[in-house]
Amino acid sequence: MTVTITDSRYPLDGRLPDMLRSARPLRGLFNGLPSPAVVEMCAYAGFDFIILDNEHGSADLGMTEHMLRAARATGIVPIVRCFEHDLPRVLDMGASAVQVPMVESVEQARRLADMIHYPPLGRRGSAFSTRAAGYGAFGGAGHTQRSNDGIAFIAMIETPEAVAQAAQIAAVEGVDAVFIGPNDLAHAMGHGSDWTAAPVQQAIEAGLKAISGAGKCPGIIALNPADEDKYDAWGARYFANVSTSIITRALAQAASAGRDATLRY
Ligand code: 3PY
Ligand code: MG
Repeated sequence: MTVTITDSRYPLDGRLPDMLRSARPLRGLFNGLPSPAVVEMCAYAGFDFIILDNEHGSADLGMTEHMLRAARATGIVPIVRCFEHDLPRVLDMGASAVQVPMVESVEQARRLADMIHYPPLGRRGSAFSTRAAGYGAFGGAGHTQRSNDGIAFIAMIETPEAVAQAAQIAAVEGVDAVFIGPNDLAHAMGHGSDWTAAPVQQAIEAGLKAISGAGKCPGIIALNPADEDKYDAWGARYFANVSTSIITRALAQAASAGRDATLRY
């Protein structure tokens, strides 16, 4: 049985590394809701990617696998934000990328990149019984190669110490994108959740420019078009909104303002 990375029967969507290398801005969202339906809705809405948030969301691993199926069926690229210990399992379930919080050093970035890539590039453990390999149907050397080519690693930097090393972390082989977490960065810099504070914005600007200068894709939260324009001017190309904030805002508007004439049921 032969498949290519673009064959829709192959569970792994391997488009992301090329998307991250392209100049095209990518728009997606963090989603902490444990729901394949929300994944489908985000795909139909037109987002490029969804970050299944297993740092702050409540999905267990079984639900995560169902959400990965929903993403594959609807064509949205699924990234899983997870801690290091979950990384081997979410990759075997078929995640297109992992986005790891709080990467603090070049050494940590190298260790994570090694966990994501099979030998000879890294040290990822191999099994073809997994969903990613079609439960053996698409296993073998082809799967190893397609995984090494098609799975992305997005490192999150969320402290001033990490942002100061943005260029070095971005330059690590196997790092495809570096995402600045503005909320944690603002907290770590003593500004609570106010990431509009001038020193935090200066750190974000320097960090995004350093990542771009290292030839990797810079990412950041952008909650509105003005954010996106500002961060775009500083080099960002991977923009994440937050599904729960969008839904909560829409519900609040509906509750206070009544009906929307354009809404379809
Ligand atoms: C942060 O802003 O700290 C993030 O992790 C983005 O969700
Ligand atoms: Mg964070």
